[in-house]
Amino acid sequence: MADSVIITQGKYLVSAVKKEQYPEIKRKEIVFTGRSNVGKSSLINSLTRVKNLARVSSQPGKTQTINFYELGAKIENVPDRQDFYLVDLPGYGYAKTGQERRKVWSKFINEYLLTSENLQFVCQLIDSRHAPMASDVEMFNWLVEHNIPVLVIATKCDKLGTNAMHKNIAQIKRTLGVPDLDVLPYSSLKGMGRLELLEVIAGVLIGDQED
Ligand SMILES: Nc1nc2c(ncn2[C@@H]2O[C@H](COP(=O)(O)OP(=O)(O)OP(=O)(O)O)[C@@H](O)[C@H]2O)c(=O)[nH]1
Ligand SMILES: [Mg+2]
Repeated sequence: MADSVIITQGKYLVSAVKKEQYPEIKRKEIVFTGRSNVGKSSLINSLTRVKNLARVSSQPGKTQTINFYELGAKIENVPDRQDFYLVDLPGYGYAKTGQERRKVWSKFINEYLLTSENLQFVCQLIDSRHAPMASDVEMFNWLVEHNIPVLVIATKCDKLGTNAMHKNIAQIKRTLGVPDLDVLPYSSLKGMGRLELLEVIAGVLIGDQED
């Protein structure tokens, strides 16, 4: 069976550290947040299937700006191509970042998350191998408090067997305080979760055309 969503293009558009640098052309935005090294940039590469589109590094703290990627999607039974942005954020909770930098971080990221009119939902990535850290819980609660829709994605699932994966995902839900939360298992390496995430994205892209 053919995929119901096909990414037709993926390219880097612009990086921002302040409002004036956000893209001029407004499109719907899907945003990625999570601790440094959790796999945000890798997930963007896996979704687009464009190798090295977002810079990946084994050293945490690689992404330091708000990076906008322009994507096109062909969605089954929808005549026009849908253009939208994926937005890669710098990771939080990186020890070496230092207090001063962390303050700057939270100021410009929070400003973006609170003022973007085109933000559809935030994908919060959590490493499937570990229980969420205090910074993950803090970020999740902050998003919920500010009424920003959030989809939790458990990353690097290829590193776990099925049983351990289910056990750890249950732990993620408990630690976040929402036992019946939908958590999407993902592996950028194996492409696991990719179609499911594309379908969620397609839903918000065509949402207002269907009523
Ligand atoms: N096995 C495995 N490794 C992964 C996966 N996703 C990312 N990684 C590895 O995890 C490391 C960090 O990946 P990045 O995508 O750079 O992480 P990031 O969240 O963008 O990190 P920052 O930009 O520092 O915030 C790299 O060494 C990746 O190869 C995955 O699905 N499976
Ligand atoms: Mg990154």
